Amino acid sequence: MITLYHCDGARSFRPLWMLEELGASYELKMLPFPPRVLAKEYLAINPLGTIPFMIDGETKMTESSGICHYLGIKHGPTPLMVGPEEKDFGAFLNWMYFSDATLTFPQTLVLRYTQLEPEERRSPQVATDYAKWFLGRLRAVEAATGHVEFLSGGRFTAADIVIGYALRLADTLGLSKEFGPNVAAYWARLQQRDGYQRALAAEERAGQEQGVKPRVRP
Ligand SMILES: N[C@@H](CCC(=O)N[C@@H](CS)C(=O)NCC(=O)O)C(=O)O
Repeated sequence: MITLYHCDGARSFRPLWMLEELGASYELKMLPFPPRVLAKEYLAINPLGTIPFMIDGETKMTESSGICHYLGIKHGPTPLMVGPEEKDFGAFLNWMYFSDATLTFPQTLVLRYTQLEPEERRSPQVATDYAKWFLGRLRAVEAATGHVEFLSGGRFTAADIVIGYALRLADTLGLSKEFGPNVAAYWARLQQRDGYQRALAAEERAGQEQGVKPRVRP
């Protein structure tokens, strides 16, 4: 049985969505955000204090997009992965890494300096600069989704899950009004997927059952 530690709306949504698309069985453990402060006992499980944290037998992982990659291979074969024999293999891997390192990194600075820091440490300048940074990097997704429905392999894959989460986070940060037309249409398509809706429902249900309130969204 796979165990996934998750906070409402956080990056651990990537593996949660992946698990739903795979139809794998898993246990979802909800934590208040940030667990480092509000669930100190979690540090004994994951000394980083970050989420996601996934346990699968002896395997323990902390990187949201890396966990999706692992799940696709370990619990595949699945059309959610693009293999080395396919022409989009490199493009697929590029999106997998791009999702967190390039897209979500600037988003976390927006989140931190608009919501997470105490009032006196918030910084509109940092937030504006890194919102621009994020939107600049998002041009790659705008260009890629002009003529195709999904990012790689001619079908919905794990690359769409990991990039799709960055779009969800952008939405909660109030940045989706700046999406170009292709990204806006792509994001609308992703949200219609049953797997996405099931992941949202699983997140809400687990929060209610475990008494962990959803985060206030702006
Ligand atoms: N690169 C990691 C980052 C993990 C991470 O920093 N997660 C954030 C939430 S989205 C977190 O746990 N923050 C709480 C903290 O830093 O204490 C990933 O892709 O999963």
